[in-house]
Amino acid sequence: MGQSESRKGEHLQLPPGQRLQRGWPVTHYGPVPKFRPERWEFRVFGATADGDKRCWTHDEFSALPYETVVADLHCVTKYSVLGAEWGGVATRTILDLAPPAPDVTHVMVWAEYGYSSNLRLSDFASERSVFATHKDGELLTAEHGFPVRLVVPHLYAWKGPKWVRGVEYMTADRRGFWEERGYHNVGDPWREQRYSYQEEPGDGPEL
Ligand SMILES: Nc1nc2c(c(=O)[nH]1)N[C@H]1C(S)=C(S)[C@@H](COP(=O)(O)O)O[C@H]1N2
Ligand SMILES: [Mo]
Repeated sequence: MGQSESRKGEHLQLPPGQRLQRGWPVTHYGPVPKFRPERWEFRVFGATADGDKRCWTHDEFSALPYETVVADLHCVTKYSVLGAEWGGVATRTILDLAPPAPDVTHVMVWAEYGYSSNLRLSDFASERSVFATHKDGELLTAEHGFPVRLVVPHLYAWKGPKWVRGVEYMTADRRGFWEERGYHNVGDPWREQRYSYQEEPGDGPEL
């Protein structure tokens, strides 16, 4: 078990500069979107292997294989929620069902209202990354991202959009919503990669 993982109820190490948060605060920019099942779709587009887009309705997405991951949530504003059990569709499943072209290096994960976050393909493809529909066995609430949020346990939580609507496969890196607004392009909490001014050559596109 790596240092960024914790079992339920166990208090393990916090990343540098983080403090333990009890309960589960709600943190996001903008309003909570209304879920409209008949209009909702989960879309994979951009540089797919066959050049085609792939779409899932809510019923189809809900029927994909369900997996769970126990992981912590580290907000860059310095609180961490430890030991949540996230359930949903592994990013690996999406990559298998909608394979990226061989030259894909990054993805942009898109959410309602244009929120986005860019990830290296390797971070997105982590065995522990999951498009969560549930937390601790219960469906996500609207303010926590229902119907789908991305959880990438080894990165700061802004890298995991709530209210996800799609994934864009990219052959070059591009900054997402917070990455354009002063946050670090990679966002590893164990290296305290909070702000873009800390970026080193190779961490991200020119600002
Ligand atoms: N769509 C969207 N997703 C988002 C955000 C946001 O502003 N919009 N904020 C992120 C940040 S900064 C954090 S800390 C987590 C908070 O998740 P929570 O409200 O479920 O605790 O959501 C992330 N996902
Ligand atoms: Mo955050």
